Amino acid sequence: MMKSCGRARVFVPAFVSFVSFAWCSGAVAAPAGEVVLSLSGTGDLGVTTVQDEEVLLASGTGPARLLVDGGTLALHFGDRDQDGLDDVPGDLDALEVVPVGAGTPWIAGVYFSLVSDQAGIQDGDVVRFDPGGPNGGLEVVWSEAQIQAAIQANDGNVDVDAIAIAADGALWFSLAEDEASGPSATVIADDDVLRLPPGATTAEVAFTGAQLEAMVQTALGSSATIGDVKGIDVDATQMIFTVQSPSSDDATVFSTLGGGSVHLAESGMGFFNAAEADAVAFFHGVPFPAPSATAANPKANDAVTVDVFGATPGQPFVLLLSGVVVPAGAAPALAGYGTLALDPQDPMFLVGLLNSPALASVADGNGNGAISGKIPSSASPYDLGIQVLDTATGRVSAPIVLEVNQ
Ligand SMILES: [Ca+2]
Ligand SMILES: [Ca+2]
Ligand SMILES: [Ca+2]
Ligand SMILES: [Ca+2]
Repeated sequence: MMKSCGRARVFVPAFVSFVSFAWCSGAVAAPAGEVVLSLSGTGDLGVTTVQDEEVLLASGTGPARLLVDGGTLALHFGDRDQDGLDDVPGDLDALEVVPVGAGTPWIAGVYFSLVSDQAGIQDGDVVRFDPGGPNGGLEVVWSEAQIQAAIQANDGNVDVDAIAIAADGALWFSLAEDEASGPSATVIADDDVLRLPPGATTAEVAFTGAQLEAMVQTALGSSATIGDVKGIDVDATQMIFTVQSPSSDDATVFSTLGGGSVHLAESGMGFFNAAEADAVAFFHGVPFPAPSATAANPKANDAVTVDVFGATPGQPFVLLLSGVVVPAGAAPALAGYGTLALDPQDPMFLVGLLNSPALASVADGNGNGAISGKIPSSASPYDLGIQVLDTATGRVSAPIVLEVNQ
């Protein structure tokens, strides 16, 4: 596909200069090794602690880092319990990422499953983020009932804990628990990987747990047992997967290539704790920075810090602000996350961009930074949308929203 790019210039007061601000449309391939991961508990990365619902980017060329903050997930998961505040999903235990077109927010290509039922979403549902769409911005693409029927689970209840969507449209998946299936009560184990072809109503076994355990043993040169298979993805040549044990490698991404190999080792991901991955997917798109705020629901005059991860080392970044949030994205198409979720017509957007040196800073040598500020003294409730602009690449981050005075 042809790639087309443009450039604009943005005034950054802190540096009293114009910086280039580039946008592109068209497909840009991510390096083949990059994956997104979600953990089954917290992950201590030193500079930050990531939560079990959040999404990390791991490339094998340095520590893993936050890619999708809980604040971004809450914006797109929505106010499911209708208490007036957006809800953070309890825990994502399956992830798939498919490429999206220019001008579409990256998260519209993200499919997930929950670790437990939450606000009308079942733990066996395969759900896609659908920003701006009906049903509060979520679409159940494969329902738990469909998957239960596809494996004929005798107890009528399943929990999906790994998903992948193959190029032919087949859903590959694994279960969180062993299920007895059909009249002979055949056991479908939690480390088996199943495949539901497009249009089919019955799933077939793609890999047995025993086959995958043998591959992990080959990859590690050990006699390890794997327990559960917790994450999968497939491409034209391989399946990558994560497993429950051994704990030294329960965040390691294995591959079926070569009869069993290591795609990315946990030891290279920079965890300071015994992190375990419960979801994995190949990354598609262009990596973008991640903002993370110290408070999701601040009051007027509260001090708030926005931490930033994944910016260009040693280069300036700017916080973009808006009191109007557009989850489906506003024009134009932007590099990185793909869209502006803020309203460039909102007066706060221009005031913030033009008049506040406090909204610009420089990333450290690892691409991390932080900006602290005080919430303006306004008595009325409002949403404060935030995206980060990485000035060296013109890439924008995923959005987060602070629900002020709410
Ligand atoms: Ca998780
Ligand atoms: Ca699930
Ligand atoms: Ca269930
Ligand atoms: Ca499983």
